Amino acid sequence: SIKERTYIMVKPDGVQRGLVGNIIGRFEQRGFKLIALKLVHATPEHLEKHYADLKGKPFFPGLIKYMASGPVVAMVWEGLDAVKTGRAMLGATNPLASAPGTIRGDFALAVGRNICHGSDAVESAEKEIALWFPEGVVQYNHDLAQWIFE
Ligand code: DAT
Ligand code: MG
Repeated sequence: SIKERTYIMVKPDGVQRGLVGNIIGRFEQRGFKLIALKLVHATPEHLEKHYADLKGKPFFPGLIKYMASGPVVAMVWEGLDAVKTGRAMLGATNPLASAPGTIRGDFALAVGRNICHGSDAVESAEKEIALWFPEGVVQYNHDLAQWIFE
């Protein structure tokens, strides 16, 4: 659906390394519509909800500590097949397996510092959007011509 939404988040290492603009630019250039955006320093409790499916994994405590170590950029992008396309733009979970040209394949080496999050399914996207944006997203028309011609 062209109205599909995905939750994309620049992780604390991506913010610290100055990659926010590059990552936003990729989604803009691809043709997706930005419908929510904020910089947030999340609590461990909030991050445990976000990563609830991974509770019990050996890397879980380290993951929560890393994700709470600084602010993240939380975003919702809308467009055709946004979830699957967003995952393709991110690359594989382990950056060593991510193709060059993907976000992780261009900027990361370590699975525990992989720069960016993207929802893995439409249902998880909806859950994540509700968790990070309880206030809701922004509604507006996305049409270029009226911003170029008066
Ligand atoms: P993804 O972020 O690609 O959806 P995931 O949901 O399986 O991957 O895991 C969430 C994050 O947890 C992932 O981006 C990095 C971290 N992680 C996953 N597997 C890991 C591992 N084996 N060692 C360390 N961190 C790991
Ligand atoms: Mg995941």
